[in-house]
Amino acid sequence: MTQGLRDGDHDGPAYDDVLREHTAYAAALRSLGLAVEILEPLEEYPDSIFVEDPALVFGEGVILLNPGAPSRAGEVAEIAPTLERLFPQVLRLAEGHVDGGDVLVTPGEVLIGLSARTDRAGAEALIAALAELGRRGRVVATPAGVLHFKTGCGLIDEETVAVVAELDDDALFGGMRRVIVPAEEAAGANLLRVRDTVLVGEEFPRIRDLVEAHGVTTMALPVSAIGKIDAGLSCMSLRWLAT
Ligand code: CIR
Repeated sequence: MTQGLRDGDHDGPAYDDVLREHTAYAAALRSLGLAVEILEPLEEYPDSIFVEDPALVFGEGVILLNPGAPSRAGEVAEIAPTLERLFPQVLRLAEGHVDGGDVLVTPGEVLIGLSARTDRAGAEALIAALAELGRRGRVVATPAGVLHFKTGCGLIDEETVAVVAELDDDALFGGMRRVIVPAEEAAGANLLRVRDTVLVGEEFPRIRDLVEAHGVTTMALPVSAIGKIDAGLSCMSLRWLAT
């Protein structure tokens, strides 16, 4: 973890701080009724705690992705056996690169943000794989200056998405309602809806107030250590509804 990729030349997080955040995260998911399986650490892949990036999962099947950072490419082969054990249907990206952090699943479609990690070939290959699972994908743009599409947005209920100002665009979200995250808390836009609760970084009180004002319960979690390596709450898990 301490060697995780980051934009800028600042220090990585302390291992114990990340461990505390990861433990609190797993406890929060369990407290909301989820069954949680924690994978073994992979010492040669410092970013592998961010299991959201090498795979996309749905109750009906998995699509193994291909992270765009060369140091993360090997994570797919590491996580594949676990997903093959859990799911009868495991598809693979035919070409290109996609990080799961660039993929937002909304009730009606799957948005795929082009970014420094996700290229057009990968996005098109993902759309083809999604079609095999009966889902529709659409290519969108990740705003400049953020790592992933979901660095800047997250669902707060079935009809509403929290977005940074750069993503405040009706067409982009297919007419979904939008709650705009204040600029000074843009780093907290990667929130995570789990059932009817939205997990928000504890250093983002204005986002919590906005989500609560929308009538949605929030839970605050520590994220400052993972934030040092450009991660937020969606990145540390793969989540699905058992079918
Ligand atoms: C990386 O640069 O790949 C990691 N340090 C952070 C990945 C965060 N993952 C995500 O947003 N899904």
